[in-house]
Amino acid sequence: MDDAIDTALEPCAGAAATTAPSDFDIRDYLRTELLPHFMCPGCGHGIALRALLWAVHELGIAKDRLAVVTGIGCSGRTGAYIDANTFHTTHGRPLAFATGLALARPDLEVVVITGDGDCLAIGGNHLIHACRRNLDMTCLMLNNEIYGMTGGQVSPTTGADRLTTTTPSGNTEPVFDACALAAAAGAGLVGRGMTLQTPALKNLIRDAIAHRGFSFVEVISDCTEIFGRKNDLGSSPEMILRQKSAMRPEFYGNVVDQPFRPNAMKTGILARTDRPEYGDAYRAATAAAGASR
Ligand SMILES: Cc1ncc(C[n+]2csc(CCOP(=O)(O)OP(=O)(O)O)c2C)c(N)n1
Ligand code: SF4
Repeated sequence: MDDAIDTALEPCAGAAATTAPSDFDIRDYLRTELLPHFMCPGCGHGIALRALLWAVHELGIAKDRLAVVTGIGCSGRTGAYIDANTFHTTHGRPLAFATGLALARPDLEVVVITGDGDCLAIGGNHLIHACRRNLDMTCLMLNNEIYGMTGGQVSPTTGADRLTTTTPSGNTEPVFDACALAAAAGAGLVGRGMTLQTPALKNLIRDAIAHRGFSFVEVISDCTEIFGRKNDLGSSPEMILRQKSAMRPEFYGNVVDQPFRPNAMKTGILARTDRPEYGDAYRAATAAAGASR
């Protein structure tokens, strides 16, 4: 098992150039007075949080220029620990809140952290329109295949036959491919990363934040406590290693030739477009309206 973990943690293609040790210390970016945190041992959301803050560090974004907007759920709760401007909004609405914030304060780096239930179920409509507008912000969707915080109900990303509290005989609904949806709706940059390979995930998030336009990053995370336990997926490391068999860790790919199949999911940047960023058009229109008064 230890050998398997060592092998899995080798950086994947695209990560090698920037995985050298840096002076990143996550404690510099956390509200350490709130520790210990609420997350269960082994929860993938903590690794996703680390990757985000590492990317912020490498980009040199000052904490008072970072605005993190979260929805409700264990994913949304991660924002509370970030020592920056943080906003815990209502379930499914972080993208709507972040849209107003990014329009009003283009000087901020706006990052949304949302869960698969928050983003694709109750908030699905907001996701589609955020992609369509292509406003400059970054959305991280932490996909743990379940509603973690509320006790493990089925989500739009729960795999076939998986056991959840609301699918005690196995899930029968088809699964949403969030990256294909975001690309089709016009997101400027679409990518997928795994918590298994944190340096590669950090690089992807760094590219997403640096991209001017709406960036959507699906982070393959793990609810070790509820999903893992219900589906008999073993210990936390075993659950996280499972990501390796479900993913093809190539870097640049094309979402169009990627039908959603759990055993053939690509990681890295899956789509990128040069569509106009919406904030510029919005500010030009409001300036013109002001001038004509
Ligand atoms: C309008 C509304 N409906 C339902 C809830 C209850 N609720 C809180 S968190 C949550 C699920 C979150 O699941 P997900 O977004 O997948 O995040 P996770 O906890 O798995 O990270 C739900 C249904 C709520 N807070 N508000
Ligand atoms: S319930 Fe699941 S998603 Fe929530 S903190 Fe625990 S392991 Fe993480």
